[in-house]
Amino acid sequence: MNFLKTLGINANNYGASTGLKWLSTCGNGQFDISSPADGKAIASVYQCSKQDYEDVITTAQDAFKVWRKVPAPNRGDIVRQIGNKLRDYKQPLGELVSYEMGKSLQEGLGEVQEMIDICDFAVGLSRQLDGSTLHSERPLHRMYDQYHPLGIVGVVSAFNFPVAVWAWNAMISAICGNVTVWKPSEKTPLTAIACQNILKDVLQQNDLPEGIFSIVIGEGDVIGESMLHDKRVPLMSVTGSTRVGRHAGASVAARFGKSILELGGNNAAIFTPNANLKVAIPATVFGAVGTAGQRCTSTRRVIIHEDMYEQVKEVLVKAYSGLKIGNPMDENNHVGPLIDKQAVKMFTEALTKAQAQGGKLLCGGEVLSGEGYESGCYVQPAIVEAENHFDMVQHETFAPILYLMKYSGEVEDAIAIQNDVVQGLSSTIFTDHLREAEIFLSHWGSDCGIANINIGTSGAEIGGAFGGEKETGGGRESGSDAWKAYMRRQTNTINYSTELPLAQGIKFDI
Ligand code: UN1
Repeated sequence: MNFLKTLGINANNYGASTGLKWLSTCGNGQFDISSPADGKAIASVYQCSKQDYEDVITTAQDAFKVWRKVPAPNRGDIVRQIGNKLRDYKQPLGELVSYEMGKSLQEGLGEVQEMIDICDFAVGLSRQLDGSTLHSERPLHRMYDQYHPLGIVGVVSAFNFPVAVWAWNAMISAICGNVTVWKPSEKTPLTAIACQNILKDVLQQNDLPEGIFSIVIGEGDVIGESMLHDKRVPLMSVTGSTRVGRHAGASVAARFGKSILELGGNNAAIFTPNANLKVAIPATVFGAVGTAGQRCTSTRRVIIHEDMYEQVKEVLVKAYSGLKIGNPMDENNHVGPLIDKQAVKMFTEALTKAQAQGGKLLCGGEVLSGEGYESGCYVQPAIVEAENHFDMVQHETFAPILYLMKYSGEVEDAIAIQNDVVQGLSSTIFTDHLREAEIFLSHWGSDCGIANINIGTSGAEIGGAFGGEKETGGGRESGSDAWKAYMRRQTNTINYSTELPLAQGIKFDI
């Protein structure tokens, strides 16, 4: 396990850092982390205390006063250096992501690549934080709007993308002039500690103060709650389940904070009679079983035209029979483990319920045991024939369960089924027919934040804005103009005349 040493992971690690130094609380309980890949203990993390949290927040407040005055392109230069450091550490960090979280090594490396890409994106963006120039109705007046940093941005990330989601938030937020306090998932704190160690060199080499990038590792209902209710944290970016996000959104709104919510998905792929199966089948299988079905964007439902339903069903079941399930660090395997045994229990219970509601299990569903499966976290991805209104189909189960369903009639009928869930993250249609594709993308088409043609529901590029509608939370992160959510807008009107004309033609003579 050379990668642990390279990344500065010890047997016991501290749970709070202000960037350059780790705070040394060790009497507040600890998280013992083992790998879902082989069940072996990796390392422990001392939980951050309330006092650590206070220290982190006050240090971050001070750092903000310095960081916001650094010109944005110079902040971009720091992010450029972080991107370069991530390039140096791509292999070990990708390995740790794979080992701690359980996704395949290819996907672990891909996740680090997303971090590098968002750094590059943020560097360019640091020269483009633009506002509009507007025309005033008053003579010799000028109006424009500009964007200012907010202060401390709290980032709560989930286990499934333990490092990339932080980078999307932290790097964009940093070039905007904010400082970040990150609470990673309790299930994957080691990758977060590794990122903090990677950053440290850059901060040191540039003589930057403590508090620009901080980390607090603790229980959600203690540290997470503190952040949600803390007025010193004007923006909270939360990735997690709809249950978590509903509470987070309401708590932050109650103190008039801003939030970016990236919550559950119930992503569907539509197969029309004009689908090219050579594209559609692998895209759907990867979407459903990649990261063992634990992406927010994982494909959960396939809506197939009745004329080709039996054929697609047969091909998908056949493709599933060829899946290699095993150690994620072995590149020959397609599917790694679920994050923990609790997730395995959710998977088997969801399958039992789906069948009780009328679903028919077509393949998979077993929990694997024996050599190579000692962690107890490996399952055989399942395909279930179902109907959209089944309660289980309406819920997001964070596991590799794919529900197949039929539609008859036109593409609008398939879209109606697709939209008939409470979530609205990602969606796709497989068709070579222009009219079907355009209807899917039209304003009466997919109601999701992400709508694709002839690619899967997962694997979004960082250049686009990432997020979704309805119970997915409405937030947007990553590319495009998602940066605006990390800043406050100010509208400025400047009078360079010697008169005082009032807006709307109001006369006020004194
Ligand atoms: C997530 O699952 O929370 O589109 C993020 C994708 C990745 C990000 C997923 N780029 O699958």
